[in-house]
This record gives sequence, structure tokens and C-alpha cells, in this order.
Amino acid sequence: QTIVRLADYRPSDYLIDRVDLDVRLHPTETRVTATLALRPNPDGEPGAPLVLDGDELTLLAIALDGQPTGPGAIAVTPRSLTLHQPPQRPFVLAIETQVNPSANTKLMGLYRSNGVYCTQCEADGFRRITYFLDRPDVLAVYTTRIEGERADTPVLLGNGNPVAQGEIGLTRHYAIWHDPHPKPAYLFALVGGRLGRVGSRFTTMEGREVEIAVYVEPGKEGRAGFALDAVARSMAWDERTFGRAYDLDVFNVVAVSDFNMGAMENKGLNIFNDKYVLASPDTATDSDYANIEAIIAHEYFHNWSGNRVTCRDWFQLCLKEGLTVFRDQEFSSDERSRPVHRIADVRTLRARQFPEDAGPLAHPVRPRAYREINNFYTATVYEKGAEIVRMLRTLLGPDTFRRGMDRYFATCDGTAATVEDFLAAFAHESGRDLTAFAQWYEQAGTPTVAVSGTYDPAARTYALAFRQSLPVVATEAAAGAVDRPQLIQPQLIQPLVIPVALGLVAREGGPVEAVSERVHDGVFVLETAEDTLVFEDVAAPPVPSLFRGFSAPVKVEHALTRDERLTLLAHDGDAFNRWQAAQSLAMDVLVGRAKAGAPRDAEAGPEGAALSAALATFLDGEALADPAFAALVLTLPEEQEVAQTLQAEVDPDAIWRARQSLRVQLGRDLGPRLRALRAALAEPAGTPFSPDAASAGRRALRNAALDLVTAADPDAGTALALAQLDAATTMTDRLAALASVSLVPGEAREGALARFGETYRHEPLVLDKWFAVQAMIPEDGTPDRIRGLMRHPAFSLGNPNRVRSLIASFSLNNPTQFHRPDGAGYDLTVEVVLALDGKNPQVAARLLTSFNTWRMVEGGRRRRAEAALRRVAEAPGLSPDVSDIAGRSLA
Ligand code: DPP
Ligand code: ZN
Repeated sequence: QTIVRLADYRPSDYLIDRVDLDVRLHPTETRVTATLALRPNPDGEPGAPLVLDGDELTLLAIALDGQPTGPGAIAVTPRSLTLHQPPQRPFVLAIETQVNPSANTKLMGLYRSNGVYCTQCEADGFRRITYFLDRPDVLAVYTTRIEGERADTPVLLGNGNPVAQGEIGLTRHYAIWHDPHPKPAYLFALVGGRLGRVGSRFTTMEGREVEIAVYVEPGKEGRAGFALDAVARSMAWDERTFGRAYDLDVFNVVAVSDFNMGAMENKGLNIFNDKYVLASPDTATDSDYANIEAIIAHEYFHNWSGNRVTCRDWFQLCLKEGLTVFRDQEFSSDERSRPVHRIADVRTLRARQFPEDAGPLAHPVRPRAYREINNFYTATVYEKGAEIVRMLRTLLGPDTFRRGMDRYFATCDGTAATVEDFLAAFAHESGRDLTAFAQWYEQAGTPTVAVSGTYDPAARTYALAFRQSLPVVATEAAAGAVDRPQLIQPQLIQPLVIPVALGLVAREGGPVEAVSERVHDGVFVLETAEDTLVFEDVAAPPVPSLFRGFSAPVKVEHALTRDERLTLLAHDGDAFNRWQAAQSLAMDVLVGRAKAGAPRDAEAGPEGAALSAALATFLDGEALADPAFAALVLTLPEEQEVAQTLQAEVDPDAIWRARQSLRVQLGRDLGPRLRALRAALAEPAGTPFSPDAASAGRRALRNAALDLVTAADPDAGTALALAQLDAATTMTDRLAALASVSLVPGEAREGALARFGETYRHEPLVLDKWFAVQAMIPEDGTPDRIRGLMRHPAFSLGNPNRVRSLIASFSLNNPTQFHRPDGAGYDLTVEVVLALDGKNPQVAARLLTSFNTWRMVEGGRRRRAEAALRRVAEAPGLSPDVSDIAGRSLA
């Protein structure tokens, strides 16, 4: 497996201007004729051979300018097609290949999902359809003719606009699609199948009439309306917020049930994992609705950030992904509650990206080398990439930021761009040098910012001393560039440009109006390793509120006292930091108890009691005013977050006991309030369902209360949960009840699980939730339970959603069982990774990343984890995907 390096980038020696595809669909013998209009690239090497990429392809025929190629003119393997002496003028290559969609279990290229033909070409799946220059900087105009049996494939969809369709004999028909916008091969798509359709129209601000449609399994049309509406809302939002209009006459979304990713932004033909399209109150939770809305928006927004402006090479992946995540986060914040959404995004970042950045798979947002690009669709590229764009907006201000975006789209439209092109647009509009800021793209690892405050009563000043540091991360090794770790020397690490949104809060509440020339619009910019910010004219010692709205993706070391945190929880003007204050109070308790190895029912400690008292005041004052926010304040940091705070020699059982003891304590101390809240928030019978943020917030708070009540009083809580399970009219309430019940061992649990499984036996997406609930039970019996469920008729290793629900939920979200001292959790994961690798290497590799925290756990577990990883690394016939993850994890 060769290493691809950013430093080795060279333009392609040839370009492809037009692609005419003729695809004759057949379950096992699909024939593809690709007619490519090629020419030498003026920026390439004159006379170089033309090397087209392929993967598992069978060549049937080839012609150059209409003539058969002479003997010895080409060399063909399943992985490449080389034309030794291509004409040094424009020429046409016609290539006929044959592929077997039914045998394609990798779900890359052309495959069948529930009988529906569909494609996935990012990052390099197009080469599994035809020989091609499969790289994102080769942009062509595509015309696609798709032919199939009318009975099997009444719906035939391609990129762009439909231009023709017709009959062929008695049983076959065809459709022709033309996409006028030049695009890289990874954005190609086609679909053929029996599909139901819901549709509507949208008129763009430019006056274009667009037909929007969502295609789903026949019979599920009633579950497609929310996604359809989200498309229209996304279109309107991108016009309003970024001035971006849609540019084709049709926009199609197709839901398929076997899909490696969440969804794919193919031009004019987005293909979705059906989990992110189908929604009804009875089958989808509030978070499903929120995810559907966010992912529909994300893929639609790619039409500009990704498609109109694409990436020069895969090292620039964050250019489209980080930016588009930022855009979808903003959309969701505007459509829902901004602080609530921000908290949710930061929780995800801390739960997924921080551990990645602290472990052996750490890599810069723009990696410098890779072995397998499919392993770089990571939380770092996506979520940290989005944080970089957010910081840019904070640094430049919203108006300059918007002008920079306009300039980026204007200057890079129709091109394959780089991170440098992106930053240049903002440098131009702001007149600022962004060279130092660009380090965010280059350095792996989560920075730490240590802060200490000093009040000088005589001078009436308040000084905040900041010191930033970056962990020494084996960056090059992490990026796959070298075989053994090669540590970056600490002195080579550059300080980052860190926007610190801040304010001062008076001890008795209310803001402190202090002045500092270095704070603009509430933001101080830390640009050096150390710096001190002084506020003048401060009458009394204030409480600093730092990194408001989580203004930078850093860890903050700031030794506030409990009283200071309580002040922020009660009085900070920034909602994010109020939530953060509660989290920090809880984290202090959890870390203290985990270190002390606290038993499960630890006697109510004084710090825990202080937290209960503060939460009681908070709930009394405002729980009903903003239930969604209150639900987040009530939710303790996850076990993985506590582990990240402890950093080394982590004992997951001690963390679980600490968290459990605090849940019990809060449940006891707040019990009457929580029950009263549940009653106050109950929906009057007959209330029509709404997935909106306010209704979802009320359900979230009721269920957060249920969770704590059940922790403190399992019998009473289980009774409440069972009643809720029976009476619930939404999947949100039903699933929350099932989750509460699942934590209390006994017959009630087993009965409830059995009934739920029976009720939804024909609903795979609901069974996924049922699989996940069981996979996350923190008990010794769970690995056996999972092995049993793997024999359930609805489970299949071939379906990525099933694997993620039953196996990845266990490996990623059940820390005590994954990290069992006897190694049974590691064994189960490895067994599935190896069984899956031959079928679907991408999903297998992703599952193996659950080991990315293995170095943090205590010695016995660590040795077992390492041995498990070695078993993977040494297994014969590994895919490049899994071998890359195993190798880097052990490096
Ligand atoms: N489909 C994936 C996404 O939109 C990769 N582009 O993030
Ligand atoms: Zn994306």
C-alpha cells in the first residue's frame, strides 16, 4: 500500500472535458460504455503515458478516436488502463467495461441495495464503474444514458437535468441526463429502481423553477415529507444567509438502506442513508428529526461548498467538509435554538474529536499523507474543520466573513481549490495576514489554554494571564507518513491564533463593565504562547467567563472555585458558559470520585450536594422557560469525557461508578422536583405531534428527569418508564423509556425489550435503536447478548446501519464493557472487524477506530487491547483500510 503525500501533488498530465456514459443495468452483468473527450493538460508533462484508474474492472472493448487500439498500445489490469503514447492533441477514448452490482458488498461504485441500483463514488468509487482519471481536479461535463428493465427499474435518475427518455422493445427503457456543470468523478451518481416519490417546487431568488423530489422505498412516502420540507428550507436559507442559489432544474434525494456514510452530495442527485430521510412520529426520535434536517442541509449546501467549488486533492477534504459542517451548524442554529445547538455540537466535538486528536490516529485537519483516504473522513476533518471556519468568522466579524465567503465562491467557482485559496479570499477582504491562523490546519492535537486571574485592589485592575500549549503529537506517524512515530519537537510547534470570547461577571451577578483596549466585540485574540490581558477600572474581583460560546476548540485549564462556577451557572450572560459551569462542577465531582475509586452508592459527598443545590435553584427558576437547555444542564458529562480528563491509567469501571453515584445522588436530591417537572411538561392527550425544537425540548427534559429518577429509585423509575412505554405517542418517549428500563436488570426489562422487538420486527430503523439500547447495557452479560442478537433475522453484517447499531454502539458507547478487564469486549470487536473486512472494509476500519483510546486505559486492559490490535494487524489478507487503522493504532 503506497503512501500519498500532499508534497507530491502534481497536476494531471491529461484532462477530460466531456464524459458520455451509457450504462445498461443488469443485476450481475452491467455494461458501461464511457466515451471520454481527453486532451493533454498544458500544466502536465508533455508525452506522458495516460494512466487511468480502475478497481475490480473487466475491460470488454476500447477504441481510440473510433479505431481499435493497436497491439501493445495499451496495458490493462483490473486496477489500471495505460495508454503508452497518447495523441498530443484532443482525442476520444471509448471504453466498455462490465461490472457486477450484486456482488459489490463494499458499497463503493455501482451496487444494489434492496434491489435498487445506486452508486457511491466518493472518494474513489468511480474507478469501480469505468477506467478514469479518478481525481478531484479533473472536471468534466457528464451526459449519462441509463437503460434498464422497466419492471425492475421504472425510475432512472442521473446527475443534472433530465433530457430524454424512451422505450426499448417490450420490456426495457432508458433515460438520458445531462449535467452542464463540470464536476469531478466523485460527484457522479445514478439510481435505478422501484421507488416511491414525493415532490414539491421551489422558485430560486434568480427565478429558476426547481422540481424537488425525495425517492424512498414504495410505501414509505408518508415518511419522506419532513426531508422534502428540509430541502426547501435549506435552499431558502442558503439564499438568505450566503446568497447562494440552486443551479439546476431538478434536485433529487434518494434514500437507500445500505450506505456506508450518512449521505452523499452528488450533483443534483443526493443519495442518502435512509436513516437520514425517513421520519414519522412513530418511528423517529426528535434527534432523528434534527439529524435529518441537518444532513439534508449539509448535502444541499455542498452544492456550492464542494460541488461548484471542489477540492484540488483529498488533502483539502476539510475545505468542503469543515466548511459545510459549519454551514449546516449555522442552519440548524437558525432553525432551532442557537445555544442549545451549540452545546450539542460541542458535546459531539469533545466526545469524538478530542479523543481522536489525543490518540494514535491524530492528524492535522489537513493531513500531509495518507495510505487510505477513506480513513480520513474523520471528526477532525469535519468537526474541527468546522471550528476553524467558526474561529475565522469570530476573528473577522460576520460582515467581513460574509464578504470573504462571497469572494471565495466568486473567484473559485468551477475550480478545484485549496485551503490556501479559501484563506486568500478572507485575507483579501479583511486586509489581514492569515498565515499564522493557517497553522490550525497543520498541527494535530487539542491545544490547552491555561488561564489565571489576578485582581489588584489598589490599582483597580484585573489581569488574565493566558498560556497556550499543544501536546506533542506524533503527527507525521498519525498521518501515515512514516512507519514509526516521529515526534514533532515541542520547539517546532507554532503558537495558534486563538479567539477568546470573554466577559466579566460580578460575584453577586450582572456584567462588569470593565475596559481593555485589547478586547473587541467581546473577543480577545491570543496569538503568542503567553500573554496577559489587563482590565482597567474594575471595582471588585470579578468572575471571568472565558471562551464564551466555545470560541475555540481548546481545553481550558482555569482553576475556578466552586462558588465562582456557581456564579457563572446562575448569572453568566452567555448560555453556553452557564451550561459549561454546570458541566465543570459535575466533572470535578466525577474526576474526584473516579480517582478515589468511589463505590457505586457513594454517600452523598458535599461537592455533589452543592451541585444538587445549584441545579435545584436553576430548575425552579427556569426549567420551564427553556426545557431543552435545562435538559442539557441536567445531563452529566459522558464517561468518555471523564476519561479524557483523566488522560492516563484510566479505569472505566471507576468512572462508571463515579457517574452512577452522582446520578443516584442527583436523582435523590432532586427527585420531587423532577417528578413535578415531568407532570408539568406532560403533553395533554390529543396534542398533535410536532418535531419542532420547543416540543422536542419538553420531551428531552421529561426524559432527562426520568433518567435521574430511575437511577435513584429503580423500582419507581421502572414503573414510570413502563407506563411511559405503553402510553407514549412518540418514538422519542418510547425509546427514552426503554433506555431507562434497560439499565435496571430484571424481568421487567427483558419483557419490555421483547415486546419492543416484536412490535417493530418489520421496521429495521427502529430495530437499530433496539439493538443499540441493548449493546449499551453496562453489564457483564452484554457481549453474549450481542452475539445472540447477531443471529436475529433482522441483523446482517452486510448492512452498515445494523453493524453500527449493534456493534459500534457497544465498542464506542459502552466503555465498561468494551474495556472489560477480561478482554471479552476487545475480542468481540475484533471478531466482527475481521469477519466484516472481506465484505465491507470501510465499515470494518471505522469500527476498529474504537481502539483509539487504548493507550489511555490502565495496564491490564491496555495489554489486552494491544494484543487484540496485533491480532488484527497480523491477520492475513487484510484490506488496506483496516490494515492502515491497525498499523497507525499500534505505531
Ligand atoms: N457524503 C459525505 C458528506 O457529505 C462525504 N462527502 O460529508
Ligand atoms: Zn459533507
